[in-house]
Amino acid sequence: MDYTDLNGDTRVERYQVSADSNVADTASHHLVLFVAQPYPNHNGGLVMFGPDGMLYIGMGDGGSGGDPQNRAQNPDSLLGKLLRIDVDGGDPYVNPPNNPYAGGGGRGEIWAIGLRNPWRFAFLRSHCWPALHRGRGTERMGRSGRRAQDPGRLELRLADHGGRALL
Ligand SMILES: [Ca+2]
Repeated sequence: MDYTDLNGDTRVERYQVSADSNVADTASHHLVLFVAQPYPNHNGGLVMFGPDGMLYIGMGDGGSGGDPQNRAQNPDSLLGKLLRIDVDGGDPYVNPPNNPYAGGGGRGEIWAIGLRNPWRFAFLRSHCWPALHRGRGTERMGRSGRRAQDPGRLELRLADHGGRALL
């Protein structure tokens, strides 16, 4: 699960189910990823396993307005990104070797950059569709790169969703 803690920071944690498979065992909590948040808004939120077995984490640009530190375009920051990690290959995770920065140049968890607040996304066959919202609601889905006709394909690693310039 992904939640904002009492200090306003993002925690992705792993839980095991209790005897009731619909109820988590709270004592089993295990931190997977911690991300400090500079502002209270734009924390992303959805975590979901993709069809490739990797865990995808939507991470907002940190907040304020207009991404004032341009974090969504900074490959050394996890903010403003779609992250992709392998939670089966290590404890708490390892970075998949085919992530765009796995060999250097940025954080190895990053799968796509330039996202304002990917609080929802979905997998449709091999395509990953981040929800991009502007104003009061989600108005469109699945923009990848700077060409609106590009679907957010899973295989388009390091897709640049435009960061603050887009929204
Ligand atoms: Ca924030």
